[in-house]
Amino acid sequence: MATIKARPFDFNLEPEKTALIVIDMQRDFVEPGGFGETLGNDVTRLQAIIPATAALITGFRKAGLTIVHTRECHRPDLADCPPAKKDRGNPKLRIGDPGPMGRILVSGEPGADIVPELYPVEGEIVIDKPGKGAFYATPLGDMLKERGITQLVFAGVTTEVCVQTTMREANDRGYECLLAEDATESYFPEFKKAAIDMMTAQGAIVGWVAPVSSIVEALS
Ligand code: C5J
Repeated sequence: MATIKARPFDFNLEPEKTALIVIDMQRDFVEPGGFGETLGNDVTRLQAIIPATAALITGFRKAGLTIVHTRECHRPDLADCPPAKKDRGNPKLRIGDPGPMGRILVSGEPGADIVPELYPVEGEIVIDKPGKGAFYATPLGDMLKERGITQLVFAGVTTEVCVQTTMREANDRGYECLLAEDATESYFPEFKKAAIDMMTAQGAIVGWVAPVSSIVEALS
């Protein structure tokens, strides 16, 4: 057991029962020309967390622990993309439309894949998820149970959408959740802060937050 200085109070990490979940570090969200940018977002904010996220992944790899990467994407026939999601808002490009990196958020297309700097290596789990939460309509819950995982460290994008949704799903399933503060980001800095404040309030009602350096130190 290792104690991590976290907010709102120390997190007692049990590395052998811990997995890292890296949420949606996909080219469509992070790189210029992808879906995120077509929605009018500044993707440089998200690109800035790549080095810290890489350091976190390296720490988990060195410790030999479970690493899960998620990708928000849909089947090519979009059977798993409800019209309520596809037709929402007024973006220049919709899910399934051809874009600069292939069809937007469609599995197998270059834009839906993970950025090269954080690319999974053999043995790491990759979960394709049609929703914001990584437990919805995926085998993630069963895979974590099989491995005896009880604690989850989170990184990825965006803090207030897919990261927060998955942390809330995990919290309701009984996992202790720790968010790596400098390895998560939002297109909107105020939303990142608000999401972290909400999740750590009321005695870590959803989970804890700590910097990558403290998490990696606890793994070594
Ligand atoms: C969004 C995500 N923001 N990965 N997806 O649509 O947070």
